[in-house]
Amino acid sequence: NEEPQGFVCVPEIRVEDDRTGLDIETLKRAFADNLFYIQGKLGSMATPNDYYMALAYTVRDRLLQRWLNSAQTYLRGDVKVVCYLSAEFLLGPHLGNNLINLGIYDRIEQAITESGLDLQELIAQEEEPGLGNGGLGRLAACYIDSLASLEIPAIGYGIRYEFGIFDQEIQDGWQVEITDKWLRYGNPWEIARPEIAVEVKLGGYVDHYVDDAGNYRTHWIPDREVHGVPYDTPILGYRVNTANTLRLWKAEAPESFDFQAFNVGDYYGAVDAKISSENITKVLYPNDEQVQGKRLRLEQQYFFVSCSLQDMIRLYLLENPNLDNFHETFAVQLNDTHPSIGVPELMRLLVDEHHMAWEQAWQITTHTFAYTNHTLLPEALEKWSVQLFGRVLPRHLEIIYEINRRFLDMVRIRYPDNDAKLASLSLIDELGKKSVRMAHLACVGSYAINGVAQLHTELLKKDVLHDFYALWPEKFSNKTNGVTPRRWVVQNNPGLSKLISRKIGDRWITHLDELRKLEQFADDPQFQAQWQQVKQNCKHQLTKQIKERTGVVVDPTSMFDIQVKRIHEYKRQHLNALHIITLYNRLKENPDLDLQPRTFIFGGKAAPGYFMAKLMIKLITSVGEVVNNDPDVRDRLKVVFLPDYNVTNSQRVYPAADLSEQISTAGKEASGTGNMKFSLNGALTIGTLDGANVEIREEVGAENFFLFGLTTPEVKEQKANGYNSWDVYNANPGLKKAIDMISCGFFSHGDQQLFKPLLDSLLYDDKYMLFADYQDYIDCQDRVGDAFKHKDAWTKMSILNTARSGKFSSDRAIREYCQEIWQVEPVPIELQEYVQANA
Ligand code: GL4
Repeated sequence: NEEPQGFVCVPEIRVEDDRTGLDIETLKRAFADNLFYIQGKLGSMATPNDYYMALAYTVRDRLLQRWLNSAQTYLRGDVKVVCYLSAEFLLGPHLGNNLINLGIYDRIEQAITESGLDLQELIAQEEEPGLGNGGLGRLAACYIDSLASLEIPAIGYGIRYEFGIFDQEIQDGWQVEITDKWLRYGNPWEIARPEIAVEVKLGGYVDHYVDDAGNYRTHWIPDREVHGVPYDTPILGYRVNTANTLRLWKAEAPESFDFQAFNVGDYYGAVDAKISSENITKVLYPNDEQVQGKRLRLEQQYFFVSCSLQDMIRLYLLENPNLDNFHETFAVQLNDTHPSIGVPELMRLLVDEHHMAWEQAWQITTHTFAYTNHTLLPEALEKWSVQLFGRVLPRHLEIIYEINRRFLDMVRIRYPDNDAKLASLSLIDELGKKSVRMAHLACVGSYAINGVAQLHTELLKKDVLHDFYALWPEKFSNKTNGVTPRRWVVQNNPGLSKLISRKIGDRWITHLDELRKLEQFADDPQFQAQWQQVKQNCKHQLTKQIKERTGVVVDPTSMFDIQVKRIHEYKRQHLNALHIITLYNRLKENPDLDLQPRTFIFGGKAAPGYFMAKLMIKLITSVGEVVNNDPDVRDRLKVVFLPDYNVTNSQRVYPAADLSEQISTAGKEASGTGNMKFSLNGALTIGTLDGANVEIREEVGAENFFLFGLTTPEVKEQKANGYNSWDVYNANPGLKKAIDMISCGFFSHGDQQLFKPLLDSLLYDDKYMLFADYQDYIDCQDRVGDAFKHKDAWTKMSILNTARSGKFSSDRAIREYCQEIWQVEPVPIELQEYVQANA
């Protein structure tokens, strides 16, 4: 029998069946119990959110034994733990995912149905924790899923933003930002741990003195102290006992502050200090690939990194007499440079607070950290002005200077009399306003450096980090990104998952390479028909959602051509828009044209301060308004902008795609991960040779991928040869017509000024080579249109895309990190007196 009986948690405390039992009656009772005792509601007064909360607690209870056992196991001295430091975790809703990973989805569905409710409706109540901007934050979420599923001891460390990424509304075709009050109704998945809060200092000055024993000592006298309170969320692996911890820090005012002010009678002063402390974790900076250089952002970074390192040291000292072998217990991954302040912070903790010699501390530090770079865009490379840095972190600036002094001494030996080399490698940029280069700090302080796709890693070695590569080639490696098949296939595309499992069993869910077994059915007409049916169902569901959320009625038999991602000039959503205008013009010129009906679907947020990106949204919605309302083309072209693209809203998108738009300028997209989600769900890609597109094409086969555009070297070459977008414009009638229509106000009710900034940037600069790739893109799209007419051939390509996308599992990526960077092994968690749930 699969029902766990009451079991012993701590020797004296028995946890009753209602919190662990998995039979339908127990689940129903637990659900009703939570509604009454936790939400304080009777069925007659309960809101859908009350029901959701009651269910969430019912599920959380069933995670706790695994979670506590995992945490306890990791305290063992012989276990090495991965600490993933990330300023962003774009988790998406927990409930559905936990049901799947626990293996109790069907049972809960039955229990909820028998309670007279609808599980889907309850699941839809969850406010997703949108604690990230886009790919970088979502990658962190996929990686902690894989770490747990692979039974790797790991802690995710980050920030508990009170307001995550803003909600997007579209008003009059423009993006409007709404504050994300995700904590409004409480968060049932987290547990606060105020008893292990830590103190973080900020500002002030540094005292150097010699102590009684004659040692040089440093004393940092801050002008502010902030309390860091951890909030823990369990991250359960798929059908394993491992439940790792995501520990997110919230900033609070330390009590001492209130006290002081209270004593001098300055009540309002005390409240001010409280507000200013709590500001640190108030809001996520909503920029992707663009740094702002704001003081508060530096404070956020330092705050969560200091909290996390102090927490690791605390844990370590529970089992060890000193910190000499710290690096053998913790592998700390820096998710981009955002946490790279960890390098001087660990030095400070070891040297200043634990009185370790510099050399030994440096040895430990540089054997602890590893650094992942996620972008080549210059505007995304973090630099902090020395002045600001010194004001916020005076001691860290001193430490960075000392790290730099020693580092440059080494460089001088390697490159004698080479001032240019010194200047280009230095942690300090001396040009203009002096600044600290965080990527250089991360490189010097880490034993491993990686890029996130083959092409990206090569470009790092060749360009952005070339001098570091020359110095330490052995530190560099590639770790191509991956996505978790649990959320991105099993959870979001149950129809496809069941079809696949019926054919090849369900081992693919944890061994995604097994999807290859589908190749043998790619030509099988019966399987093709089933495959088409699944896709069609998904398209129907998305059609319904589009109607509900935008009012636009689309044809589910048309080709779903989808581009969802942050809005950015380098991602070239406007190139997609030019294609739509081109098709529109063709149809206007020739109403009888045999054109494959298409629905163009866009989704994505623009950084609130990124004017050009917001204008791109307005362009897309404006083109949509004209196209969707023109009776001449209405049934063959539709344009939809799905508002508020986030993890929840993406759920119906990937499964419904026929065509995935991955059209960034070659050399700009580090990897992309949406490209992987689409391909896994059987969409074909139209894409450039950029980021992981290169590897997707390699895997699925060139014949199953629509390639266009300049290569990275060709982009460089054209620019060197004086590329002028005017020439392309003048020589290409289709392009010229499309641009002229935008320019003359065709899509803006005659307003010729509206899109002028966007057009000027294309005509006078075209930094991202839109015009250079235009014709090739259009021609490629024509091939796509033709291919879509041949249903069976298209379906075969679709099947092969899924079958050959196994490489893009985050399990594969995490295995590589474990073996090649972290040197960690799985540690299976044993649960005593616990019968496993295996639905
Ligand atoms: C990004 C890259 O732009 C994206 O290509 C990559 O897939 C992702 C995860 O590695 O990281 N870098 C930044 S910054 N934001 C991203 O999404």
